[in-house]
Amino acid sequence: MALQTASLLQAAISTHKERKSNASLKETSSLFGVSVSDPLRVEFDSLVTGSKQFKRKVSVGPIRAQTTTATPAFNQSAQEGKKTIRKGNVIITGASSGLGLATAKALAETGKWDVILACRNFLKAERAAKSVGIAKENFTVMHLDLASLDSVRQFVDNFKRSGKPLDVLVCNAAVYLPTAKEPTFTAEGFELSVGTNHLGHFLLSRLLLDDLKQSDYPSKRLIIVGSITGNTNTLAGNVPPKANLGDLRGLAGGLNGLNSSPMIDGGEFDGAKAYKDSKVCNMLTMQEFHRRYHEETGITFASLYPGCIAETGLFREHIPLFRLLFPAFQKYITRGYVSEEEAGKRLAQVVSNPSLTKSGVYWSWNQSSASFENQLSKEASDAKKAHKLWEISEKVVGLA
Ligand code: NDP
Ligand code: PMR
Repeated sequence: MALQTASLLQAAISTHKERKSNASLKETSSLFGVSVSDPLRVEFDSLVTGSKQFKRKVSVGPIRAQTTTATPAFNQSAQEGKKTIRKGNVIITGASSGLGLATAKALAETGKWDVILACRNFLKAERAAKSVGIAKENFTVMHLDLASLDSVRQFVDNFKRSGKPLDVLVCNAAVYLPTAKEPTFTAEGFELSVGTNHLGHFLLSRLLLDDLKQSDYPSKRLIIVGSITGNTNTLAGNVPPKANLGDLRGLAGGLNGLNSSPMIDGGEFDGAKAYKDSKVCNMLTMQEFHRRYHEETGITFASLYPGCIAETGLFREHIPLFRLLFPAFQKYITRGYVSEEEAGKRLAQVVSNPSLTKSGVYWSWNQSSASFENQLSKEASDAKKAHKLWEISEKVVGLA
C-alpha cells in the first residue's frame, strides 16, 4: 500500500516543475520525480522499508537530520507569583481554516482566552468559528488582509482602538502557490507568497510590538509559524525546489517582477520556492526579534513546525492528484502526518503552556507528540542574514 501510494505520488509530483531540477540531476538520483542526493536517498529508502534507522539518525551525510534529544526549558519563575485575573487576548492570523482555526478552538475551549480571528474573509471566519463550536463569548473576528499593507495598518489601528490588551500574537496565515506559472502580486506589488507570508506579518508584528510590551500578562509571546520544508537540514527541506534567499537582491528590489525579480534571491519565479523562502523569512524574523527585543521586553519569540497537516486549505492550489495522495503519503510513508486537531493543540501549547516560554526557539514534536527544541538549517539560523532581512524588510514595508 505504501509503495503503491509512493509511485502514484511520483506521477503527481513529476508533473511539477521538473525543469527546475535539471542542474542537480547530474550528481543526484531521481526519487518520485524529484532529485535527492545519495545520503538522503539512503535515508528515504529506510523510511519506505520501515527501518527505524531514520528516526535514530542525527547526522546524515552533509545534512543534519532533526534532533529529538533536546527537551524544552521549564521557566517556572516567570509564572510563579503572578496570577491572571483576566482572560488572555490572542490574535491569530488566518484563523478561518486549518491550523489557525484548530488553534483558536483549542485555546477558546479552555475558557481562558479571548481569541481574535484576524482574517481576510469575515463571513468565512465567523462561520468557521461557529462550525467548530467556538462559543461566541470566546472569539472576535477582525478583518485583516495580509496581502495589503494598508489593510495591515488598518487592522492594527482597529485593534488599538478596541482598547484590548495584546498578550499573544500568532502569525499563522499563509498562501502556497505551487502550480502558478507566473507570479501574482499583493496590493503594493510584492510577489504574493512572500508578500503575504513574510512582509504582511513583518509589518503586523512590528506595529503590534508595543502592545505586546505593554501587556501585563504573565507570559507574552510572539509566535510565527515556520516549516520543515524551509529547513534544508531535513529530508523534506531537500525536496526541490529548495529554499534559498541568496543575497536577498530580489527582496531589496521590491519583488515586483518588473525592475526586480519576484523571487527573494533574484531568480526566476517558482511558486513552491517562494513559499519555502517565505518560511525561512518567518523563522529568521522570529530569531531577529528575539535578539533585538527579548531581553528588553521579556516577550517570548518562537516559531514551530506543527507536523504535516496534509489536508488543510494550504494545498488548495495543488493539482487534484497531489491532494488525493498527499495525506496517505504523509501518514504511511513519511509518518510526518498530523491531524488539524492535534496540530492545533501543538500551536496552542506554544501560545499558553508554561513549559514553552523559552525565547528564540523553533519547536517541533516527536512521534509521541512530545515537544522538543529543534535545530534550524544553516540558512534559517544565519544571524547575519536575519539582520539583513530585517533591514531590507523594514525599507520595503515603509518602516525605515
Ligand atoms: P490553510 O490554508 O488552511 O490556512 C491558511 C490561512 O491563511 C487561511 O485562513 C487563509 O484564509 C489565510 N490567509 C491566506 N492569505 C491571507 C491573507 N492575504 N490575509 C489574511 N489571511 C490569509 O493552511 P494551514 O492551516 O495549513 O496553514 C497555516 C500555517 O501553517 C501556515 O503558516 C503554513 O505555512 C503552516 N504550515 C502548514 C503545514 C501543513 O502541512 N499544512 C506544515 C507546516 C507549516 P482563507 O480562509 O480566507 O483562505
Ligand atoms: Mg514533503 C520525512 C519526510 C517528509 C516530511 C516530514 C514532509 C513534510 N515531506 C517529506 C518528504 C518528502 N516530501 C519526500 C521524500 C518527497 C518526494 C516524494 C516529498 C514531496 C513533497 C511535495 C511535492 N512534500 C511536499 C510537497 C509539497 O508540495 C508540500 C510543500 O512543500 O509545501 C510547501 C510538501 C510538504 N512535505 C512536508 C510538509 C510539511 C509539506 C507541506 C507544508 C509546508 O511545509 O508548509
